[in-house]
Amino acid sequence: MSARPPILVDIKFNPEGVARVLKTAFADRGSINLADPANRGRDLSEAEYALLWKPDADLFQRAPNLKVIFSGGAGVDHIIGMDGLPDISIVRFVDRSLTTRMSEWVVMQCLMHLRGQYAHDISQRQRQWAKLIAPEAAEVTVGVMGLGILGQDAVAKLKVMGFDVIGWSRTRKEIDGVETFDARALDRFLAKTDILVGLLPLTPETTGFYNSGLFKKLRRDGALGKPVFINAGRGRSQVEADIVSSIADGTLGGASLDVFEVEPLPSTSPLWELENVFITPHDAAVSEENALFRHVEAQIARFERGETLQFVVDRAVGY
Ligand code: NDP
Ligand code: OXD
Repeated sequence: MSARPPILVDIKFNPEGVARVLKTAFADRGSINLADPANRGRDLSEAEYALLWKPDADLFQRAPNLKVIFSGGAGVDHIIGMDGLPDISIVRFVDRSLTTRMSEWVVMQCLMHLRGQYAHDISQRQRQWAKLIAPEAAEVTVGVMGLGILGQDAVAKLKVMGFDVIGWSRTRKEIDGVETFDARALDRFLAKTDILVGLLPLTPETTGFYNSGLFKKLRRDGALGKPVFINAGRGRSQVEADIVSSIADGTLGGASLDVFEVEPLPSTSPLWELENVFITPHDAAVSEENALFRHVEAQIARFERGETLQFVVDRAVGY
């Protein structure tokens, strides 16, 4: 049997973890880790599969014989607009561990706003014993935008916590016990939503989508008093100046943000200072290397057996 070409890996996160796990991953073919300086000028023309997260701009010129591209994450906006992107399948990362992590983050943020955690944080720093009476989860409607792999799991887990949950997506979904809306019914969905959870991919349609015009359409007479915005989709879907002004003028009662227009969030951003905004550094659902490499191996095995790849991006819609 002829030797199989190594897998090309260009992942711009957790370089130590990636290098460590790569030592034993892909045992049948090996890998070329572009983060390793020894591979800097290396000829990549033999590579057939590439696993990428924010790859170098010249990657596709250097590796012209790829058959499949694997995204190092669930999102593919880091690849989709690249110059020279070949017309081959792009496979997203879909995995139980990633989905579970995202739902943990979403449920945690919804509960933090439900229970007024930022107010407790302030009281704690002031050594004050200040009880708060929060509404029950059932009195609060969480509207999840994006009912894909992550959105549907978050919906299920929010329901377990007792929230009233509704969902919105480009094409309407049928989910037991959940009122769902399609893209045309946006305003009706927003008018019922107390906590808005963004789990949308970044596409031309979703760029700058979460803005003050949208925030003004959220329900204003719900149990929380003021609506809350939570986003773990992509930062360029939100207008951060509008989040800041909407919190200042009372349109929003708070926010939780894991993703930002510019990452890392610049230290000059006013968002850092806002008491009722919880910020996490794009780690709501990290791609764990072992799980990621196992997923790539499984998809390559399918491809080489002549089966269809799973989780392939639809380039016409951009996700
Ligand atoms: P999916 O592709 O499974 O789901 C995307 C959902 O968004 C679908 O329901 C889709 O509608 C909907 N959607 C897309 N465009 C529109 C639109 N213009 N209007 C209305 N609905 C739209 O993606 P995942 O659930 O796997 O992931 C979602 C995103 O989460 C990723 O793209 C990524 O950006 C982000 N992410 C963030 C992470 C983090 O750590 N912060 C980690 C992982 C992912 P339809 O069902 O009709 O196709
Ligand atoms: C992803 C991410 O898309 O981590 O998986 O943002």
